[in-house]
Amino acid sequence: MSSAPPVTPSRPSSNGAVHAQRPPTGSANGTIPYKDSDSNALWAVVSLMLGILVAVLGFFALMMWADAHNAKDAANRAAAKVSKAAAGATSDLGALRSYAGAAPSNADALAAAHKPFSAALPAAPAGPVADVNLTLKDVTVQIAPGVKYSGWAWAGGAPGPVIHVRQGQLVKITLTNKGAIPHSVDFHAARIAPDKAFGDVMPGKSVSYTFRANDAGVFMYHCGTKPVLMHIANGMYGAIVVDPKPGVLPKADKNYVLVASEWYLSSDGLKVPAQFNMDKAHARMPDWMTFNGYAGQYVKHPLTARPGELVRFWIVDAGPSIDTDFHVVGTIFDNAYPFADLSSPTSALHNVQTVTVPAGGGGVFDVKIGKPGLYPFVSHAFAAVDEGQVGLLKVGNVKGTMSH
Ligand SMILES: [Cu+2]
Repeated sequence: MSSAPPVTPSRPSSNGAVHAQRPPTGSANGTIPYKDSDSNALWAVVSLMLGILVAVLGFFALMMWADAHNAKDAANRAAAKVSKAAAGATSDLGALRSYAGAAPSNADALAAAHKPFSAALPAAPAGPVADVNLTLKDVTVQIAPGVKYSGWAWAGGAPGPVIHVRQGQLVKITLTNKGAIPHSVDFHAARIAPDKAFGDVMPGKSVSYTFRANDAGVFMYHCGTKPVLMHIANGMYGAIVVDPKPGVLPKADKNYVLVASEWYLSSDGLKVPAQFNMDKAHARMPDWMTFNGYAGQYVKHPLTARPGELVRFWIVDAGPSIDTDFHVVGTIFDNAYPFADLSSPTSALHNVQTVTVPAGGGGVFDVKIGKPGLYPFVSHAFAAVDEGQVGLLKVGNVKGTMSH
């Protein structure tokens, strides 16, 4: 209905103050009255100068307000970003989503049905030569109840077989690659030129090399093909025990080998096997951490000992990146051989509670427990326990279970 012309929004004039300073005798239209007296001319000049000053001050005030406003906006944006990141830390850390603890409804039954990886140390072969045959294979492994992972591992899954030799034996390794891509095997127990021994083996091929096991301890072996982080994380690791000469270690009644490792998943692995997630591996954000490849398997299927027996744990931390702080709840290590240094009986520490086993390293720990009960063994870096790096040593004929 209105035929009025469009209204132009009125803007406050930044130099409006000029007019307020207009001299009382000035012309109505505010122009400088050049025909007036000298005093009027002076007033006009002063008034103009003051007007300009006020305008300039007004302009700077406006700019400062705008600056302050922009700074406030920037601060608000930064704060929003931080709070968004903090919120993400409990859920998806940007693109890194955690699948820790994923479980089907029948997880308990699956854990009970799972056949645990044998932790018992096998016998060392007799004679001067230990023949070791290893087969690499692409295989789907179970890493927790109902959680499948598409691994690059060994014929028997992950970890690889526990190898047991005696100090001074010649170890003859034969590696067969039944996987789809090149792999290799690096033995930490060997003093050998890696470019000669640890080279890539093409799919379908085998290689052999020998080394003399001159150093006693428990050592990691693993695929050393690039990217090593991925090959290890996919399951290509294991432990070799090299018995020291008699007289270094007290006789053990039970010997258990545990290989600690972590798993970085691309999905929860409940319906289809999960794959490796490099971003989570770089962030050292595992979904699962295990002893011998399966979360909590020795909670459902405890390792056993009789009261008063000397139980020896041979620990390798395969990583790929996180150390294991080995501890047995309810007791103290009678003997601990940090870094698996078994060069002499004096290598031992006594009566210590927790010892770090570094990624890529080993440790040997003796406990002698008199009182029957369930004694959890853990990495005492407790996120590892929540992610599966926990088991039980059942001493005596006790019932029930215990979680930790
Ligand atoms: Cu490999």
